[in-house]
Formats: sequence, structure tokens, C-alpha cells
Amino acid sequence: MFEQAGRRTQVMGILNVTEDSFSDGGRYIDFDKAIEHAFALRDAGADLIDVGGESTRPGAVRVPEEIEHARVIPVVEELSRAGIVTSVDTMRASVASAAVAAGASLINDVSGGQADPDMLQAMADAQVPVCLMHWQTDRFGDASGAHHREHVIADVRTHLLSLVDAATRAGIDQSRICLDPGLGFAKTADNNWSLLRHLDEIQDLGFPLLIGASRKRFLTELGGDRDAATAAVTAIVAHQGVWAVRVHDVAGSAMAVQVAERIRSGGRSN
Ligand code: PMM
Repeated sequence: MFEQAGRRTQVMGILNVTEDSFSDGGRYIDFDKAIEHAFALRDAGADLIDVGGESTRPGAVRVPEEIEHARVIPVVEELSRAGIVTSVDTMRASVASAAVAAGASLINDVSGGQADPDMLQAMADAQVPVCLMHWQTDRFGDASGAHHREHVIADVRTHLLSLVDAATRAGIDQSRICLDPGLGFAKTADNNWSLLRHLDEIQDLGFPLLIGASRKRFLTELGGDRDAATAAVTAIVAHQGVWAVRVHDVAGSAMAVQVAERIRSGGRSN
């Protein structure tokens, strides 16, 4: 998944199968609507679709494990059947394993394999690429609160390397790992902007990067159209050669990736 050198940035469409997206406001999730949305993301240019069954927004409560399974696995199964590449956005080992069995090609864990003691083993056993994200919850207690970090680049680099170390020790080959600085996760707006400004220092770690800026609060603070702001970030990070961007509005970011590619290649189409 990561190995093609020189390949353009991949656009990962977000499919949050949660109460606030595909339900009538209760717990019931409309499976057909979720699938319909996934097809729309694919048609808009998504290279893969990230399927998640629990919200990680500040203040969100965790959903019971069986509900996460019921939301995510049938969707992954159906999309795989339709030939759509999927990743699973989960902090639970059992959901990750079941999703891979249902056809998911990547495990995306916002806790970097730390939330569930069985996750790293599940990732190792699954033999698919994994994304480890920076969300440092241990030092500050409140994981969702925005905590200003004086040395955000150094903090993120150090923590990501510790995640890689733990993953490697669990038997996950480094060639299967991608990293994510975790924009918006227990970080202030200034921290998020700094991470984008110094992204090369995260890239220097030598792993493919996934960037999730889409519709995050630090962008909406600019006012105006949050999807336009997201596409602007995509253009810049795609120009820097990140592996993928995780976005809600796929069309805007797919266009931004094309623009970045044309600039990178000096105008030659590819
Ligand atoms: N952000 C959210 C959920 N999952 N996964 C990765 N790898 N990176 C992210 O930045 C990320 C993620 C939260 O965003 P949403 O609630 O808009 O999906």
C-alpha cells in the first residue's frame, strides 16, 4: 500500500458510521445510507474509504464494543464486495481483526495501538498496513482537552517513535507502518499549525504520513468554508509528498492533490 515511490497522495474518504451521521438521531444506523455515501465518496475520487463506528470528538463517550462491530463490519464487508478499498478506524483489537477478515486493507488506530492491550498483536496477526496516530493521553489525563505543548514537534516525534518501537516489538514490520501527527487530538490550534509548518521534521522519521485536518476546529476558526480550508491544507501537504489525507469532502481534496502533483512534476501530466 505504501511502497509505490513517487505515487501521488492518496485521498482517504471518511465514512463515520455513527449516530450523528447515518441515523434518525437514535442508535439505529441506516446501513443503506452509509453505503450510498461511500459510493459517493468513491465517485468523487476517494482512493480508499476509512470506516469508523465511534466518534473521537472531544467529549464523545465510547460506544459498546458490540455496537461498534454492528456498525462497522457489515459496511466493510459490503464495500469490499463492491471492490472498494477500505481502512478501519478503530481503537479495538476485535473490531480491527473482524474488519480485516471482512476485507479491510488497513487498520487506522487513533491511539497508535495503545488503547487496547490486544491491538498490537491483532495488527501483527492481520498482516495489513497500519496507521499509528499521535494522541498522547497519558501525561495530561484528559485526552480530549486541548493541551498546549511547548515543544510540540519534539513531543510528537518522540511519541511516534515510541509507538513504532512498541509496534515493532509486537512483530509489525516497519514497512507496514504509517504515522499520523494527530491534528486536533489534545492539541491547541497553534500546535496544529506548528505541526503543519514543520511537517518535514515528522517526515524525517522516515515513514509514510497520513494527515487528518478535515473540518477540524483549528480550520473552522478561520471562518468561511471549512472544506475549502481543508482542500488548502491538502494541496500543501500533498506538495510535500505525504502518503494520504483523510477528508470528508473528497472532491475538493482530490482536486488539490491534482494541483499539487502538477506543480511537483513541473506541469507534465501523469
Ligand atoms: N481524526 C479523526 C478520526 N480518525 N484518524 C487518523 N488517522 N487521523 C485523524 O486525524 C483522525 C482519525 C476525527 O475526525 P472526524 O471525527 O472528523 O472523523
